[in-house]
Amino acid sequence: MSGTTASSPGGTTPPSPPVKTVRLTVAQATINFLGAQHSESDGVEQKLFAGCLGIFGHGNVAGIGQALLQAELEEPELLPYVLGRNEQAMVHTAVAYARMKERRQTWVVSTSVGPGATNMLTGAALATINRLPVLLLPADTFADRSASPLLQELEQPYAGDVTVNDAFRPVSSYFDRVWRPEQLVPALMGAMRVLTDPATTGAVTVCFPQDVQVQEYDWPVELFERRVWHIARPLPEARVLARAVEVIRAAKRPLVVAGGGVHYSGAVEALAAFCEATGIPVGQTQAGKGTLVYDHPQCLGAIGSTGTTASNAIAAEADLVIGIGTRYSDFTTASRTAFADPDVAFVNINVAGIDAVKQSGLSVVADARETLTALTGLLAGHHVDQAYVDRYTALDAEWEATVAEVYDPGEGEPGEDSEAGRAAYAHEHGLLTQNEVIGAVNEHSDPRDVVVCAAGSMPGDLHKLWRTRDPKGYHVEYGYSCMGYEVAGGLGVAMACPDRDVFVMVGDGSYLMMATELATAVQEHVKIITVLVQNHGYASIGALSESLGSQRFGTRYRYRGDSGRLDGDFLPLDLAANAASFGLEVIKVSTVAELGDAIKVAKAGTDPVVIYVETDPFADGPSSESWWDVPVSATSTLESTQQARVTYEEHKARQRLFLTPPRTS
Ligand SMILES: Cc1ncc(C[n+]2csc(CCOP(=O)(O)OP(=O)(O)O)c2C)c(N)n1
Ligand SMILES: [Mg+2]
Repeated sequence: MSGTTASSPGGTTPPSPPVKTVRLTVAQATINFLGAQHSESDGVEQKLFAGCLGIFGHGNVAGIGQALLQAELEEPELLPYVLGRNEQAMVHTAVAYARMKERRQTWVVSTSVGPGATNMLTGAALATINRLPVLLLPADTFADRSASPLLQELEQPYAGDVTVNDAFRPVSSYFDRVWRPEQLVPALMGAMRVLTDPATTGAVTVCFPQDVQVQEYDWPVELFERRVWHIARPLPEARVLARAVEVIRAAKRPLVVAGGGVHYSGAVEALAAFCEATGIPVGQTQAGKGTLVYDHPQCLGAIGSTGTTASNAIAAEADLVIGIGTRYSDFTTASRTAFADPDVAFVNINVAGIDAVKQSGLSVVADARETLTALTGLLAGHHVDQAYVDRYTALDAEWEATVAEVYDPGEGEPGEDSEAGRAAYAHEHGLLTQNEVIGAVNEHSDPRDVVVCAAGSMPGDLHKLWRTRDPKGYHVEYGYSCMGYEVAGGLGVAMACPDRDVFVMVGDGSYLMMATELATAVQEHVKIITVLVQNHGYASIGALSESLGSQRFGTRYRYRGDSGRLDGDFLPLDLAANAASFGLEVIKVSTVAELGDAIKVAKAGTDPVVIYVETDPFADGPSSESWWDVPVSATSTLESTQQARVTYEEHKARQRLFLTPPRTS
């Protein structure tokens, strides 16, 4: 096949030049292609893939695995291979890395067939929901079906061509399967297109049947040339911008809701300039935290169910919400109760149409940085009233005083209904409050260090309380809030930013679910500082359960007792010993001073460290004065549930549909 030419039957057209080809397996061609891909944004080019995370099984060891080995021996920089411990965790690592790199660089993840592949499903959903790029290459059962049924093959009676990998379709931004070598080129091109498209990026899944991976083919050499994928910055339409300007000028109490899209667009400075020029304050989503640093005059901090009282009070009064790069998740909108003005309208700046149209907003489908810069220019001279500035500044100062108090509650009497009383009670029992832990980590970390978290009570408390001093200093995965992201994600953050210390805040429940990548951190000499917060169970869900009348049922890590219920002694889990078994230094602390000292030790070293601290599960963070819609049983024999249902219905009545479009003349 090498060197074939084509000519027309009539013989009048001169023959095309011969196509230069190279004979490689499908797997070798894939690895060579991926190593040559680059992204480009604002003229800066970088490799699209930092490397390939993988776990080999019979589905990929001889195909993709052989190709990776060959690449490592012949061209080590092409696509460096990193062995992970759990397929889901590897996707988290890749996704966290991509987030720190503002979606311009990510990892490939290679797995075996069957369980190795489907272990990635949760990670795929997380990537797609968070709009973060990752390339998943699950192996698949034979295309030629010669040896079926294979080990780990799903034999469905209703279809011969369905495999477990079809489960990736609903959770992927792009899905393809390379049944035969010729399909590789369009599959790879489609994958790159979606990975580098800011509006549709997410998990991109390309399945490789075991037999196809090792088949040979003559590939045009151009396939392996350096290829650069431009990351688009769609510009706002002039007419739409003009309408947005009109709506913003008419607003008396406008509020920006800043989401992750502000970071991905590199719009942090443009946002600050817009807010400083107009005086419009900003509430931040989990992904949008850090878009303004915590002490910026227009920064009201977290918004929504886990927001600050300042953001939420301003949100309740706002007549205009300018959503920038936000998905408006239920945590951001307090399940559609945060924005209470009857005439509230929305302007949504988002590169993704699916987000820009939400809440009946004026839809500006465009890049955040370009749009903000244009708006700042068009709004020159416009500023909100001083009375409004005074109001949000005072609310913000009140919240900052709350943070200062819970960071350092001072001396109190155990049992006293105050932060000092709660802290004193915890100390009496050899525990800290989680608020104190957050305060100590914040105060002993450098401004550029990164805090990482995902699930439990910690993300909400961090959202409210963490003083973010650098745009990239806050990394909480809250699109999927996936227990198990913490350590694996922290690894990805540290790999992406070796010049920053990374603090992984992880609860005992999330640690137990997936601490596996501590082994990978040790293997790769990647320093992460894990703060393991032991409170013997699911404090977050326990508190939620109690507030919903379900009495913390089934949320504590206790023995089944004589009553037949989970109310015996605490389980004797020694998570500090467990962490030490990974070959890590573990420092146990029980006072704020010890915690501070441990952080200093960890920061001074170069190896991963785990700091183990026990906390009081009943000492909650300060209230957001907000709500989250979690339905309560309509009928129950339990009085606690009946009472919770009454409260639920009161909140539910405040839920809004937001169907009114912004009024412009
Ligand atoms: C994979 C996964 N399973 C279940 C949940 C639901 N969930 C959210 S928080 C939580 C408990 C987390 O426990 P822990 O890490 O100890 O944190 P704590 O609540 O004690 O702060 C659970 C079960 C989830 N978010 N992710
Ligand atoms: Mg816990």
